[in-house]
Amino acid sequence: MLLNYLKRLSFLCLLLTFCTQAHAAPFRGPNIVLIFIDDMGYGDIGPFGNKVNKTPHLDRMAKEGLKLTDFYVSNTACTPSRAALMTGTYANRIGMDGRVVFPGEDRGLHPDEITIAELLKKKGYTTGCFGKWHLGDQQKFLPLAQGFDEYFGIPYSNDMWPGNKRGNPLTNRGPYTPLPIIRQDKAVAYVSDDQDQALLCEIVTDEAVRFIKKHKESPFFCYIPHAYVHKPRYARPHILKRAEGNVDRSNVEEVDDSVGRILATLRQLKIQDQTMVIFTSDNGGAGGMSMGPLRGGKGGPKYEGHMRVPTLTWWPGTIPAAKVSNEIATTIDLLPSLAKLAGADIPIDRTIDGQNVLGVLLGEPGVKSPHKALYYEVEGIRRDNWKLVMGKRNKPELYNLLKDIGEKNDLASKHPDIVKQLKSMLDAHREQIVEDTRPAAFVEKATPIISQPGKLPRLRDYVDLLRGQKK
Ligand SMILES: [Ca+2]
Repeated sequence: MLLNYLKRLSFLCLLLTFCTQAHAAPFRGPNIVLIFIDDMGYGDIGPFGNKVNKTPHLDRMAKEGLKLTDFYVSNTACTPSRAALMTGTYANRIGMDGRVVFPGEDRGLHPDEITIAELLKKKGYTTGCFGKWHLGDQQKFLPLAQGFDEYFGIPYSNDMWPGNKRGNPLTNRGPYTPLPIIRQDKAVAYVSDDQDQALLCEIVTDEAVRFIKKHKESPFFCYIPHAYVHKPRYARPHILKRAEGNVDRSNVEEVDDSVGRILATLRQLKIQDQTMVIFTSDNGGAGGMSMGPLRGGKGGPKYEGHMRVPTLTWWPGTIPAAKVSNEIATTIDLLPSLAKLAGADIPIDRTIDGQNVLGVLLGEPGVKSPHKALYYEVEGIRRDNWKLVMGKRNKPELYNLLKDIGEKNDLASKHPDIVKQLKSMLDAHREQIVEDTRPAAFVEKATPIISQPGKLPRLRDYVDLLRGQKK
């Protein structure tokens, strides 16, 4: 439990004070690793019932940690989901809802927004982001401008590249510019073809592992928003072979491999009892993924499969092993919860929608979710086990999730009173957001990060170069 961790910590501080005769050591929050998968469905991994995909590392993570069965994203689609996660705020309150940000777009997450990284940095954390950012690709929107000390990855989705023949909607479907690999805020390589795409999960993991090793002595926040399992899907040949040639399965297994390496690194460094790891996804599964028993997936009405995501937390010695929690929590809760964990202040000069669910994330016995109601963007609401969702032709549908997790049996006509109550709560929620919004930011002249590969190496050549340097 957290209390045990704090007790051990205060003992160490006492020992340090005694040994050095110095002042009491400052509070040292635990390390935080946040693994955020792209487009992975509720039923894609072993702990959530998948029998086809081999996910031994996630299976072990669940055995040693906590499974959250009722954990939701606050908004769907890559950009809004990330905006909500980073700020603890509904994406439509901060101008980041609707469609995703495209390469060379003038829009991005407002630099005045306070991200998890900025909050943690104030408490002495070293912060790193490894993977797909997707909150704007202009310099003032990239991770270094939003509280991250280190960044490595792709600035937007892996389908926004010349291989996608549909073209960039921003340039009248003109061809996409080459997909850059960014280190800090500069392009260092580009994703030239399928073989490079197949390295995206591994190389991001390499960088996250390097970051963890480098900063093992100080508290760190390591945010790993993987580009996988977003389409187009690729995998390294040995993983594809192991997955019997099934590219969807191999993509999930690449992710599992990455989780295994991250957790193994923490164990090797013997910092597993000072590190909280959270694993979740940015929205419901896209085509080829599994939602398990849930209805819907990425896109479409806000059924459970669209917004409920497979989530695990792990912190040996603090989070109990093999525990399951059915309490409601959502990605906007991570900012207030992690702020609490690190002893950081939650901003009070603006509306932050998330709530502190730290007790839920840590699997504390008997702890209840603070959420009176959960909103599925502005198109659905859940109160206890009753869920109202706006279905076809904007007609409200009502489900009892306790008895009908697959949302097959619409009870709206049987319970008009509940429909009325929930609908009026949902309408009030929608109106409240309209009354209290903050804008996204825009730049005057937006340009793509690179328009030609120029002298940049292909990703696989860059990887070879890095590995050669290591030897
Ligand atoms: Ca996504």
